[in-house]
Amino acid sequence: MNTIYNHRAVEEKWRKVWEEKPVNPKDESKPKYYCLDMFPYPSGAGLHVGHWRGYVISDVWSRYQLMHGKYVIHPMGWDAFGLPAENYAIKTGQHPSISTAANIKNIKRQVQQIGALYDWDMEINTTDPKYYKWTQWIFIQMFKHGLAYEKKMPLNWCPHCKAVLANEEAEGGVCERCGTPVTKKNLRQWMLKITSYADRLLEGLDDLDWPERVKKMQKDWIGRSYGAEVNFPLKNDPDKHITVFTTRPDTLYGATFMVLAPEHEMVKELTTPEQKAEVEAYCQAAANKSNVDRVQNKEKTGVWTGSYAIDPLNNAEVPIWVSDYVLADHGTGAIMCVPAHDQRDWDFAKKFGLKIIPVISPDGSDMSDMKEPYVEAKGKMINSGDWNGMDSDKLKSEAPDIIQKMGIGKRTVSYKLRDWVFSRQRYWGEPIPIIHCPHCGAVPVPEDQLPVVLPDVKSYEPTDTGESPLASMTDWVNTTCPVCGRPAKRETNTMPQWAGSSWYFLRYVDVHNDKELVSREKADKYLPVDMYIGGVEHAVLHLLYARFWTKFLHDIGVVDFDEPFKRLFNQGMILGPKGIKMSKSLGNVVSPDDMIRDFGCDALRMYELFIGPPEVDSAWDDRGIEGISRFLNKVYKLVVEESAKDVPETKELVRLRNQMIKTITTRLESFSLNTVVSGFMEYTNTFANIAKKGGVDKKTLEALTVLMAPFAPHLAEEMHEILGYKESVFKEQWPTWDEKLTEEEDVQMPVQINGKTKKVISLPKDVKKDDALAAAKEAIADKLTGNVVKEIFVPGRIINFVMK
Ligand code: ANZ
Ligand code: ZN
Repeated sequence: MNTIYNHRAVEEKWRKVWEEKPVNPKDESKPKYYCLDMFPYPSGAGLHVGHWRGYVISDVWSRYQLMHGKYVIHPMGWDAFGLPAENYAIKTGQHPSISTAANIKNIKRQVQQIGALYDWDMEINTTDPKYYKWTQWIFIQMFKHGLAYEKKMPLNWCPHCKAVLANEEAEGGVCERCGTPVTKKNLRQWMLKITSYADRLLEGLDDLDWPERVKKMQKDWIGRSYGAEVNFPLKNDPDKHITVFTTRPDTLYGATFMVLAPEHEMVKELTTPEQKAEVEAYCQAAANKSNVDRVQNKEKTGVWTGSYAIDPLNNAEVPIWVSDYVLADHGTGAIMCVPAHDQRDWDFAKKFGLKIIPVISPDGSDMSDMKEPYVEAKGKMINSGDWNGMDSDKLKSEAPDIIQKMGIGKRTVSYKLRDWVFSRQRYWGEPIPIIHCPHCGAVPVPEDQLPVVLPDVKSYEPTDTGESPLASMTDWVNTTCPVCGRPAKRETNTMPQWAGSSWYFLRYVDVHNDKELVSREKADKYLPVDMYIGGVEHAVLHLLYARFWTKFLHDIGVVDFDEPFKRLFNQGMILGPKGIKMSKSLGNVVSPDDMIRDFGCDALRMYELFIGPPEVDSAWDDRGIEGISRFLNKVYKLVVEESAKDVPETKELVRLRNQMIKTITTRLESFSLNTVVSGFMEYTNTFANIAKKGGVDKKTLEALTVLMAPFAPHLAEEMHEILGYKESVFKEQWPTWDEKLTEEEDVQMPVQINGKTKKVISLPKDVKKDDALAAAKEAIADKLTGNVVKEIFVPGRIINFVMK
């Protein structure tokens, strides 16, 4: 038999076999395992080898589950609405529906080359009206439950994408897509009340088997902080007050001024005529600033309003300032400033010559010569009236209640999380299924009229006004009110890209259902997702939205669980050959198509795993895949040659086989996939050496073949056939090992008489004393002629007979 592995012929052969006889047919008698990939955007550039990485990892994991007797749900689909698809369409001058369909076709071809277990009968596409009907349906349920509402407000606006962005998409003040600094635009928007799920989104994290860093990112994003709202009466009008939010009410005696956000509604009335011009100019400038400048402003800026408030504890006068370092949409948009214990307040006080009063001292000293703020703020209270001498930590937790009892404020919780800005002024998205009636207000489209199909437009380019391109389609916009029948207008905003991906994992298990988004029976049987694999870039946005929608769908009885993804794995990126991120403009993109042509799918799969620990970024190296290709040839040659020999197993081979099963399985269980591949290499080399001396038995070759099946499925099928099997290797159960048989069993033991070694014998490692002595006596029987007065046995070391 030829010992040269022909990857092209072998891979083609098994693809055909699998197509005719799927290795993972739907089987309700088996326990299910749902292993999900984050589905791709069908971008025009196609997949590069970096995208492959996650899909290979998830396929290995799926096949591993399959070989544990599970029915594996492993679907794939297309997240095809949204800005990237639309921008690509505009750039290439095609209608997004045409370019999207073409891109899907190409990416599907590429995805199929992975040789993965995907069940294409479950395929979904978020732009398919049969799919987005249910996206719209969920929106309507949220509307009916008061979770979708309209609001006019200043919003993050990307002047380049010409679209409103969610806070999550404008982190750090720049557009997540294109990096353009974000400005503010005052627009009417649809909002989703994710904030009413803040506590559950936070607490649900505890039970998830997710990477800690992702949990922390979500926790920080939700940003729950306990504190107090404190009311500061106005000096000139004590009936009125400004409410500040603080997490440090214990520092109240140290509040020497207050600052309002430029957008705060009281700025106007607090500004004295003398200060009017300056304050107005300042607020104007702040409005035009991008968020980056506001968040990163190194040099503090601000103006005094001319007014004072009164510290409710000690009646001190505190000047009221305006500065853009206070954000309008956090807390109450107003803060009390304690420059002695807060860096930003310190900088501001130093710049404008404001009073600084320390109120916490680490050792009780008076702190009057402080050179910098004491931001750790732990110790004894000073300069704080009745509170002097108290422990600051104790006071910090009691102060909210004290303030509440005194009637000057109340205990509060605050969150960084904002409601989700859910409308986009773009064409390529799900139409929001709402009709605006002058008499009835916003009315949902009746559910039996869903989907509201995205109409075909000629000009789908975004406008500068913040109106959706759909607004110009008067035939479509003008309709009648479903409640009163009078003329009404359709909502022209569309949903953000995140909508379709917030629930797709539920749909896969019941794709053809046109009555419900998923039947309760199927949901109970196949959901939730057991393992979710994808990039860490989705740590906050997608994963938070999907958890929110799942909790809502749980609350209205669609599903009976409220966390969608039990376990999460984030793969690292594959970087270009020099360790630089792959990008078209740098010309360092490695295409899987070329690699498959030259080395085959299995070699690419194995190399993608071998390249480095799966959770860290790793740089591509062409020599790496060549090495893997040689290794696969070596395995193939070993199996071809040794299976023809038919040699019996030896103790050594039994031990090596058991060790190999143990090593590979434990590494795979801990997701150390790169060391699984190196493990295969080491054992293959060992077996090749044994083959030279004698041969390798069939059972060992079989174990190697079965273990390699999830990694190199085509090659494994071929070797399995060479070993004489008619059925697919994926019918095999994952092999188990016998711990005892993995141990190096024999030890070399010197047998001595009066401390002098007479012979070295080989004994089992865990031999019992009596057996060892008996064996030793037999070995040196001719020398044991005298009177033995003592028998010494040191396990694993020595046997000594003391003779007279
Ligand atoms: C007095 C104080 C003293 C504060 C001290 C801190 C340290 P998080 O956890 O972010 O909620 N703050 C409140 N609202 C703000 C806003 N809209 N823009 C900017 N800063 C705001 O932190 C809350 C703290 O951030 C609050 O507690 C407030 O300053 C400030 F030694 O009040 B603190
Ligand atoms: Zn009406």
